[in-house]
Amino acid sequence: MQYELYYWPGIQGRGEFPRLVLEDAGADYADVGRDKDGIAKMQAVMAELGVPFAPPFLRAGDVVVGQTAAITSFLGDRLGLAPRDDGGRFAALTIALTIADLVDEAHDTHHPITGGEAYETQKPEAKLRAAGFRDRRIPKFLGYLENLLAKNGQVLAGNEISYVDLSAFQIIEGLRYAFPKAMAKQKIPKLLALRDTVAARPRLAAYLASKRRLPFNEHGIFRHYPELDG
Ligand SMILES: N[C@@H](CCC(=O)N[C@@H](CS)C(=O)NCC(=O)O)C(=O)O
Repeated sequence: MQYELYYWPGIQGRGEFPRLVLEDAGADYADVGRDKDGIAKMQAVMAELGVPFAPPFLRAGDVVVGQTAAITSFLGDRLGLAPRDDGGRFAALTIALTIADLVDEAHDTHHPITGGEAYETQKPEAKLRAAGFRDRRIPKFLGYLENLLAKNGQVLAGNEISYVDLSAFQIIEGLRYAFPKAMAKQKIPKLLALRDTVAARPRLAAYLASKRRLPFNEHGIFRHYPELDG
């Protein structure tokens, strides 16, 4: 089956989480938003289906899935990148939704008042929001993942690499880009080892070295504004 991933072109954003699952599994997929006239195609499909509230969303035949964590969970189940028993599946989903919360908070460091106005219109508030994120929330979220690894072994859920491990890789990459100084202070050896394991997976390593992997930039979720990094 060919999967259709719909997301904004030009940024990794939330679309990167399902993209990593598709790439790691070697799935056949179309990255529709990056086609010529991709945004128009995406908006037409959204209007036609009515289901997804916002990109990213995925079409798999008759199935339409929105919300990043739901998409990665669905793909993980389909593509052999999720635990198979209910305990493991829901442990993975719990972690995926927690990572989605972290992604929202990372976004809100540069858009603390509204996503509808540019960062430049909300810089004082962004500075305050980023301080709390750096000092309290990054350590809390990453400490949670580090503790899970201490309890579960080398992967976050189940016994093998799953979609949540790929998502953990992505948040480490994003946070390192956005907050290099704050990230240098984190004591998360197990999580960094997991990051390296994920990055070395052959299909992902090939993807990460390819042009399909866009660089981080100041339009996406993880943005590097030095003034927000303390
Ligand atoms: N909770 C949703 C959030 C989706 C979302 O905020 N998507 C952004 C791009 S990363 C968007 O296009 N938002 C448009 C809007 O909210 O109107 C998810 O995790 O997928």
